[in-house]
Amino acid sequence: MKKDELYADPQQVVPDFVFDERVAQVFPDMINRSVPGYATIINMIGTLASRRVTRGSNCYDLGCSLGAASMAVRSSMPHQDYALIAVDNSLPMLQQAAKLLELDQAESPIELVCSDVRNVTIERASMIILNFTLQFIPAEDREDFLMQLYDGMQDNGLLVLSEKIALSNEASQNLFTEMHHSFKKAQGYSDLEISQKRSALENVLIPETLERHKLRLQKVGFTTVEVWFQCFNFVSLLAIK
Ligand code: GEK
Repeated sequence: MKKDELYADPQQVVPDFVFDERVAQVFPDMINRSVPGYATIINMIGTLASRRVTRGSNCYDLGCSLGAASMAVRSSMPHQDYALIAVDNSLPMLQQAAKLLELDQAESPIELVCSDVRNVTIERASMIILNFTLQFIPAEDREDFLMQLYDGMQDNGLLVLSEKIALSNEASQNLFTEMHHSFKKAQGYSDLEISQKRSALENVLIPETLERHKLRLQKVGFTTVEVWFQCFNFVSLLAIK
């Protein structure tokens, strides 16, 4: 696994973050050292899938990056009577995902689709994974997009929504930001790397509060909405139709 050193050297102007070839090459290292609890969330997505992906249904991994969540689903499933569809709009990420899937010795297929997640037709979904993807969708589109997902889900279908969140209380926001940066420092990132990455993401990753996420999921129609994981400002929710 290649080490993420994309922000190690000082840059005069830090351009907006994009999921390009350079990011695809270092992505597993980047996300593991940037998102506290990422490995746990991926593992638990597998556990959730093993209980919730029903026979004859579809499971979608939207914003799949290199397919980590899809591979966790595939390796945890007790039956093969389902389709797993992994979608991302970054071709370099999907090309890297295809290479990793080839190395992952498993029988059931994962369909890789290069598309904006908002343009995918969702049908017969027993599980939809949005693992740190909604935060990159323009905020004004999020409700319609979630409604589209809800409409394509079976009754009792499960949405897993993981997000970096904002806190409405300023002291809490500062505390969690500081704790996240301490986590990244402990993972070997320098202050320069942390601050340049933060600038790169500023206009690209737009976090919302946990309250906002919960209310919107309820408004869209999900009956059960629960936080199942939180580490500082990183949260994963379950929403059941
Ligand atoms: C994981 N889920 O490892 N349409 C399709 N893909 C998109 C869109 C969009 N509109 N916007 C962003 N992406 C993964 C990690 S990373 C999270 C998800 C992160 C894709 C983007 O190309 C990238 O691959 C992914 O969403 C977000 O479990 O890097 O913080």
